[in-house]
Amino acid sequence: MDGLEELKATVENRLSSIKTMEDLNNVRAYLLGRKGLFSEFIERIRLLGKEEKRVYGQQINTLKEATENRLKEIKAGLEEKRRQEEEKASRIDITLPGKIPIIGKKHPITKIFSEIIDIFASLGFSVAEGPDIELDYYNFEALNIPPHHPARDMQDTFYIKDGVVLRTHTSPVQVRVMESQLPPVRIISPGAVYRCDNDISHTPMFHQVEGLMVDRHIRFSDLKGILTIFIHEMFGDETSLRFRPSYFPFTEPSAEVDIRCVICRGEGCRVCKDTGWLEILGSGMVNPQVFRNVGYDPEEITGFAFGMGVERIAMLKYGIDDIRQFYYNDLRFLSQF
Ligand code: 2NM
Repeated sequence: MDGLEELKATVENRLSSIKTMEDLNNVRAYLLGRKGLFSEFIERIRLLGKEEKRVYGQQINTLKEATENRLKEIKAGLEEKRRQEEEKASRIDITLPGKIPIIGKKHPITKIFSEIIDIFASLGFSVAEGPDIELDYYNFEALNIPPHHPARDMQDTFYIKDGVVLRTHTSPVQVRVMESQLPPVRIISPGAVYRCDNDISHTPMFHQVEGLMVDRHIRFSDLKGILTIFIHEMFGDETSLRFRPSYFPFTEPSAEVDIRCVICRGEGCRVCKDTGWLEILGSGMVNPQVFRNVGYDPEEITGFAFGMGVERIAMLKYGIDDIRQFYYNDLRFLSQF
């Protein structure tokens, strides 16, 4: 029978060409399929004589079995190769550097708030809070701000409705505390306040910390002592300060507190408008009328109060010249503090 050697060569050639599972299936179909090469040869054997049939039949069957075994081996090899590639692709390289997480930062105003609160906490003050939407009575009337006082002007106050405003300072918190408890009172009231103003030095919402200390025998020297300690803690022990007479409807006498300019150290500059001094807070002895309004006897009780703008303190501490920077929410600005 012709062609057996040729068949052997073809099988060898096809088997060695297999690179993928797809090749393998194609070669298997080509050689061993129902209409494949082996079927074709076996068909032809039927036409041979008995003896030849036996000899060739045996040889073809041996070759066919060997081919099947080779295909099994090749298949196992391809499967192992694929398994190794998959394992390699899914392996984790524990020597790669980790990803550094982006960690949030406190807003500069929050940081200054905490610093101020910590200083007063160390002096025995506790924190009091109240509503942002406030009655006209607590925001103005009880604080001895009469109906036609300039501070009530429509330009300054956000009116919610008749008799209801957005608080323009946190003093109403202190009125509420005095109304609800007897002296001694030693509180600070940090929080947001609102004024109808918007330019390089004003935002319609900003923050204040006000303080109040009330008892028998509280004197102006107590005010000076507490505020001096505060300023030395906040701006450094070497910071000079001065008390300058002023006027507020809710305190009498009143004083504004200046510190030596932190920018020019008193030489005179743009920030201190060539005065060498920076206004830091307002203060005074609580007006007897305010005590009467909350039911305290001004013959028995005295006290001092003060208030400061948190943004202003942050601007001076960090050298920021535009208050609006605090509220653009630009992370390039906020992440510097
Ligand atoms: C300031 C300046 C001076 C103040 C007064 C009171 C209260 F409620 F006791 F009358 N609270 N805060 C006060 C006094 C606030 O801010 C510039």
